[in-house]
Amino acid sequence: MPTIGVDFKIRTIDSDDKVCKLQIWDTAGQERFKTITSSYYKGAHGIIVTYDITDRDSFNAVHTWMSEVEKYTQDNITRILVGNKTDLESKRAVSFEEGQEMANHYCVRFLETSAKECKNVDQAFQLMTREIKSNVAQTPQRRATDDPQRGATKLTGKGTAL
Ligand SMILES: Nc1nc2c(ncn2[C@@H]2O[C@H](COP(=O)(O)OP(=O)(O)OP(=O)(O)O)[C@@H](O)[C@H]2O)c(=O)[nH]1
Ligand SMILES: [Mg+2]
Repeated sequence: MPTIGVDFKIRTIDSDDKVCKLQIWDTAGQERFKTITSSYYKGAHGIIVTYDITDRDSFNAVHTWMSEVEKYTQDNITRILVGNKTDLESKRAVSFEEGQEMANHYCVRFLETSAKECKNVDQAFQLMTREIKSNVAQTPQRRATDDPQRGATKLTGKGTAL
């Protein structure tokens, strides 16, 4: 079901023996929600940009999403790139290598997931958490406690059910 505006979830995960509480804002990919969703990027500590590996248009749209993120967030916000729907291997339209190249282009970490089969989904959030922690450690002025009202992690892009 398409996301209407923004969904919100809280999840606690263990990361390097520390308990981390994630506030996850799942933003809608549809153009008509853009004004609402972009306002949620500000204040985020991390953003997961997701495309659908069976849909090349969604992969091409990664450039647009990365520009959106750059437009609305601070310079060194943590981002990761995720290619979703690996359970549909026979319909794959974007290779793992292309995904990795795209991630390299934006200097972000990359992984592929299947939300349907729960593959690598935990790993995606673990990776995001580790990246945020190391980024926050390097940038003390952007502590996780700076903005308790706003999310630690957000999702955007098409084809995700993370
Ligand atoms: N096979 C398969 N289908 C998936 C997977 N993840 C999501 N889907 C399906 O893909 C369609 C789109 O998923 P959504 O979660 O609505 O995608 P979205 O990017 O959040 O879409 P918006 O909320 O409109 O931005 C739905 O029919 C989901 O059931 C997956 O890993 N594998
Ligand atoms: Mg959605």
